[in-house]
Amino acid sequence: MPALDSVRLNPTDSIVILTGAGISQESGLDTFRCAGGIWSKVDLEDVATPQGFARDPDLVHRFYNDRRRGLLDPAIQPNAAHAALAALERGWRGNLLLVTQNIDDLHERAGSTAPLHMHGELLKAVCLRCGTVSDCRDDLSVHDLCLSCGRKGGMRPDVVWFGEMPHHMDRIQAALEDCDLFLSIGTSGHVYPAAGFVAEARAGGAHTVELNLEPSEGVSRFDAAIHGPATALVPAFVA
Ligand code: BJW
Repeated sequence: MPALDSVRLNPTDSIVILTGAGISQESGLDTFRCAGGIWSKVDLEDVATPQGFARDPDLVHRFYNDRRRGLLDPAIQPNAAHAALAALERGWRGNLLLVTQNIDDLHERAGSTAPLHMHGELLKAVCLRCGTVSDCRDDLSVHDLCLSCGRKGGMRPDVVWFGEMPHHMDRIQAALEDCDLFLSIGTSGHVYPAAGFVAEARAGGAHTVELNLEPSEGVSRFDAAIHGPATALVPAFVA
């Protein structure tokens, strides 16, 4: 299998890594668009849009409360793919930016120091009234008071829904323009702007590689693609 050392990188080159739900699948978390995935069980318009939240906040809170409890289940742990990326970061002399679409905290638990959560974090809440972001490990409800402004009814999970602006876009776009390698792991390539990162990285001259269970929607845009489970591919690729 082609590996990182087959990509002609200098030791101080810059790497951008994008991860999606596929990297956490073998840790026991559902993906969105695989058979039996999250979007086959709930309508994304109901639970992952600001309009859905305005219509039925209780439903949206139940959806994210269930997923938060799932993430905090002791059985859910980072896997060999998360660990391999953390080890790569520790050993890499150049810039390495890890961008994840995932709202879980498995990269952090594996030892990655500062992943950018472009779609937010399940273990954080944000107050719609004052914008304060706070840690959140318990269920949220429409009755919660914001600990900062004291107002009620504005607490929501700090995640990015369809129609909302993903986080950290300026930093991500600057890193994409400058990177030498763009590595996409475990994402179907259906959701923008993340699905467009490969084209931006290529336009800046980066070598681009997809590691995914199956060819993604955007596979033809990559210089190379390797298909299989993340826990096998990622440690082998970055070793
Ligand atoms: C494995 C595996 C294993 C399985 N090993 N692999 C341009 C064109 C068209 C539309 C748009 C566009 N620009 C914007 C839009 C609108 C919209 C959009 O993209 N719509 C499309 C669906 C058409 N985008 C937005 O609204 C975004 N905001 C936005 O664009 O703002 C304006 C803007 C413009 C320009 C620049 C900047 C901003 C916001 C998107 C928010 C997405 N939110 C969600 C839910 C929130 C968090 C949560 O509840 O968890 O984020 S949707 C959901 O999809 C979640 C994910 O992060 C995201 C991506 O999913 P992902 O990670 O790819 O998972 P899957 O399930 O799709 O794929 C998993 C893959 O893994 C599969 O391929 C498997 O094969 C593989 N796999 N097991 C390796 N073991």
